[in-house]
Amino acid sequence: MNTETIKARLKQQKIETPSWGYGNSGTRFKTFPAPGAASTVWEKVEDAAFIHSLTGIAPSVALHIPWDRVEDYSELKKHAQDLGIQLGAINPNVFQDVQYKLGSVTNPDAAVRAKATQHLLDCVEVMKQTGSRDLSLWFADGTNYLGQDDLRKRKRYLREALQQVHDRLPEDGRMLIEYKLFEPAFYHTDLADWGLAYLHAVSIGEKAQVLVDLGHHAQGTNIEHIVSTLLDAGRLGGFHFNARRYADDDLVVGTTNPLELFAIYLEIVQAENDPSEALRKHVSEVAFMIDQSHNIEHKLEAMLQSVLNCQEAYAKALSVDFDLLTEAREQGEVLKANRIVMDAFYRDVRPLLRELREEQNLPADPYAALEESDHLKKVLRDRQSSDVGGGFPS
Ligand code: AOS
Ligand code: ZN
Ligand code: ZN
Ligand code: ZN
Repeated sequence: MNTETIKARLKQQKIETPSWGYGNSGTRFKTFPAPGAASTVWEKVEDAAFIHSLTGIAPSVALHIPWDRVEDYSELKKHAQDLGIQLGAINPNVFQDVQYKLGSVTNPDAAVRAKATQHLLDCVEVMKQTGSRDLSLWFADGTNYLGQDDLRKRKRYLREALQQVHDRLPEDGRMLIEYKLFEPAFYHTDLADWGLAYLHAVSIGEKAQVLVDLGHHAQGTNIEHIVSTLLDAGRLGGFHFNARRYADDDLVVGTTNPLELFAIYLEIVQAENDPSEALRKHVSEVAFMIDQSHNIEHKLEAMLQSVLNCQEAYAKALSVDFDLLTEAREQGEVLKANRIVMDAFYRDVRPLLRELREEQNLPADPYAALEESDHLKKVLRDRQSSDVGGGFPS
């Protein structure tokens, strides 16, 4: 691909930032309030719009219900639009209430299952008001001990709830089913891996897709392989980007394992370049979202770096010499193929990205722009930052 084509593709890139990444969050030990951190959803939307103004590729913000609950979502939608962004995926919360100790939609008690399902359906109504396309579903459901509950029963309860939600989705709405190996449950998790999420998605219907969170796998899992498989099956709904070393660490994406992020974008680029129109359409609908918990970082800096790390990974993946790569693959030149890909990984794309930003009237150095911005001065001056909610494993 020549530079102009790469730049054109980079201008199309989109990363959704999460409202909860702008507020104070912590570990189970302590939440350290950060100066200037957003505490209301209105402020979180302002911060998201600011990150978009610095990068040009973060045009939407994901919401979490009830953390971001407001009286009138059309007012919030207008607030976002006035600031130049959209409201993105709606993330229901069926893990915070005391009744969910034994599960939400898989709880042995029918009344608890009904309550959880009703919350999901309420979130579908929220989607209609916010104009969101996606409902992102993560369940903390699971058990801690062998014998604790009937696994097949729970699978059927889960299916029932997902089906009900699916059938209520708006015309072009989607539900993204997120899986996670463990935590908070440590014996079994009802949606432990992509296979389970996929199994439910294909049985439920077209609008059900799989969500891949980078922190939700066993150590050593080849995530890019999962991505390529789901893409080929037409069921890759989206990503929750973050970085980890140990478990679901939710650190800034691209910091602990930049090669993994690059490898994922390489799968994306190859799907975008594929002759199959169906595949190209499918990959164009994938939602690239960040899901992080910023505990000691400056919230705006963390989000900016996350978005820019995704941009760099995509730029590198776009710069692979695919003609040479195809040739090497066909000739069985295994190490040459590896070197072609690694050449792109090591390429310094920062000058290209600076050029791209200048062309789009964006700040050439977004970090300096953040530091010197009126927005930063304003939030440091005006925000009390007393909210220390949201300290949960995400
Ligand atoms: C939990 O581990 C998941 O990553 C969730 O996606 C998420 O962080 C939470 O639902 C935030 O809304
Ligand atoms: Zn997630
Ligand atoms: Zn995570
Ligand atoms: Zn998570």
